[in-house]
Amino acid sequence: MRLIKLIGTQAVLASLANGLSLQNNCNKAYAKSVLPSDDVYPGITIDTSSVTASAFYKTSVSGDVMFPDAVFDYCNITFAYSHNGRDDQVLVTYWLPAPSKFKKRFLSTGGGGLAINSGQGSLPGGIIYGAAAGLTDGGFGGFSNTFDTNFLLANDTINWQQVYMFGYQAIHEMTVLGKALTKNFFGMTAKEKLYSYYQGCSEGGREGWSQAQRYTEFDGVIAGAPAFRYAHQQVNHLYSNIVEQTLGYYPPPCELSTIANETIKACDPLDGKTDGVVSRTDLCKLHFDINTLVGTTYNCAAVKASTGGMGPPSSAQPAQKGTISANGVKVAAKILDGLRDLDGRRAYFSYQPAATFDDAQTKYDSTSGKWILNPSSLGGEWVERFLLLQNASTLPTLDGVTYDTLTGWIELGLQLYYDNLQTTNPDLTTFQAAGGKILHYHGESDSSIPTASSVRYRESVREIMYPGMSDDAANAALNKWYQLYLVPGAGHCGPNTLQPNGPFPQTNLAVMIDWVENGNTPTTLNATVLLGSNKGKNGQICAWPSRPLWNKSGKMECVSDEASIKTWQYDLDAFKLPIY
Ligand SMILES: *[C@@H]1O[C@H](CO)[C@@H](O)[C@H](O)[C@H]1NC(C)=O
Ligand SMILES: *[C@@H]1O[C@H](CO)[C@@H](O)[C@H](O)[C@H]1NC(C)=O
Ligand SMILES: *[C@@H]1O[C@H](CO)[C@@H](O)[C@H](O)[C@H]1NC(C)=O
Ligand SMILES: *[C@@H]1O[C@H](CO)[C@@H](O)[C@H](O)[C@H]1NC(C)=O
Ligand SMILES: *[C@@H]1O[C@H](CO)[C@@H](O)[C@H](O)[C@H]1NC(C)=O
Ligand SMILES: *[C@@H]1O[C@H](CO)[C@@H](O)[C@H](O)[C@H]1NC(C)=O
Ligand SMILES: [Ca+2]
Repeated sequence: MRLIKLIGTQAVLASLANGLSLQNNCNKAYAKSVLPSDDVYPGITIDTSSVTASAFYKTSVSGDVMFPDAVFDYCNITFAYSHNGRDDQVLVTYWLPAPSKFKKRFLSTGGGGLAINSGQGSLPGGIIYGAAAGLTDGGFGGFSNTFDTNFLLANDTINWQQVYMFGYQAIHEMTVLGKALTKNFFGMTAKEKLYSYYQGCSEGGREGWSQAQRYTEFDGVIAGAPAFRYAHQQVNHLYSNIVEQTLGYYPPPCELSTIANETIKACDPLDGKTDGVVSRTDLCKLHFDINTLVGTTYNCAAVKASTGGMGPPSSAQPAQKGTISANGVKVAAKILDGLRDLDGRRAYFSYQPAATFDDAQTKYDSTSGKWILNPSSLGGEWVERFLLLQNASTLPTLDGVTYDTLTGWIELGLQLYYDNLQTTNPDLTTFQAAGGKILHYHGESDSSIPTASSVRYRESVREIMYPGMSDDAANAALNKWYQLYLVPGAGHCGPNTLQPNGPFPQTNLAVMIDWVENGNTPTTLNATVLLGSNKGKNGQICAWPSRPLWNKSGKMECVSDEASIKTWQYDLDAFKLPIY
């Protein structure tokens, strides 16, 4: 007991630092002795009896698109805390690298969909770079519980505490506690610098932005395909369904899949390199007419029903054979045009051409032998549970839903969740002043979160942070600390089997560390081909607003192209408030 007390003081800890090892220090007694002290986060009480610690050796990870393969040792420390005055419990997990591998770094991680963590799958992404890494359960009753099952106290009664926890509070708390735990564990002095990073994609990307917009805990934030502008983003999942319903045509999946494949084929060369990758979806918008696809044949073999397993369950599909119809193209074109209300005012925008039509998937009704509406589950749950406040994960019907209904649902989402889930505050003054850096990336063929969503936010930040400056001067100023990269061919938070030759930025944390710790500001983003016959090949990605173009000698150049940039800009005139 005496020893544990002594260890609690910084001076003693520092002198012991060199003697630390997982064998000697990855245990409950030591973990308890290095818990964050009470003043680290006022309003929180750690349950010291909840602490667990166990060491793992020679753990190997491979095949992850967010970090390279590696083998490593780590200490798994978990504990619970509560908010004073609230009878709650929040669980946090931290992985700490072997002391000999520790590089004075901490990494926070986030979730995906309605989950606030990605299981333990994201934590190696920190360990392999000598960082302790953390995740939280958000107070949702266990690491695998999600936000939706915690959202209602009863029908029509929101559990606001959980909304704020999911919105930004839980990741913040996990970060502050994790940084203190890490410093104590490795015997760092109060004055020593612990570099702190965040990495996440999709909901995890939104969570990264939720932190950069409010706090200065991170030296570097890596935010992929953020699910921000939440009120728009979630309703947008239902837009494709309403296009089908409004136009009265439910395309067989094979027809839409062929439209996507043919779009890839037609637009691939526009970037100057015929490699199966549409690196310039903007040129595709400007120069490709989807109507030319009418009459192209499609042919798909029958598919058996699957009950889930690796992916979501899917119903059986008969063989599909035919030619792309005028109606099929009309549906695809209207989806790509994006949501406008019934007066023609724009409420949102869509995925880029060459993305697959995931939200538009129809379902085969074997009784009628027809393809029918198959409402997006993400969109349906958003409306039923989060807007209509009913304890159910699907919307019973889309009957009577119009483009105006969708626009109204976006308005309702803005009213309810502007200050917690929307996550588009473009004023990053505090983060920037503290020296923070941001790498923001988004697959150019993302089929779940429109790529233009990231462009819009980045441009909002530029305008708010650098008003009255010329575009060139503002871009140069912004790119010193916040860079956006559109990843050619990539899908949602990963490479894309339909465009396998596109490189994916797997080493983002290494790039960020080099930027923060060595002052090496990236000019292009390092990436690696992760699929297909070129697997392992390096590629570089151009920083927005420059765009890739391959010249006659087959070299990629990052060019500026006004007409293309304009295709990424939208006037959301369905709303009177500015939409950042
Ligand atoms: C870390 O510890 C927690 C609590 O004991 C446990 O739930 C979790 O599975 C552990 N992680 C690993 C990788 O063993
Ligand atoms: C919501 O429904 C689920 C079952 O579908 C049930 O377990 C849960 O207790 C319900 N929650 C509320 C707040 O009614
Ligand atoms: C689209 O292309 C992919 C990969 O090239 C292929 O697997 C798929 O069958 C194609 N879809 C259709 C409908 O032909
Ligand atoms: C809450 O709403 C769901 C969905 O509308 C319904 O199935 C359930 O019966 C309701 N629960 C109560 C207690 O009324
Ligand atoms: C860049 O990516 C290549 C693989 O494509 C990798 O070998 C290299 O280490 C990466 N650079 C950085 C800074 O991580
Ligand atoms: C192609 O680009 C490379 C790299 O910028 C440059 O060195 C070369 O001169 C260019 N070739 C042509 C034909 O423009
Ligand atoms: Ca190409």
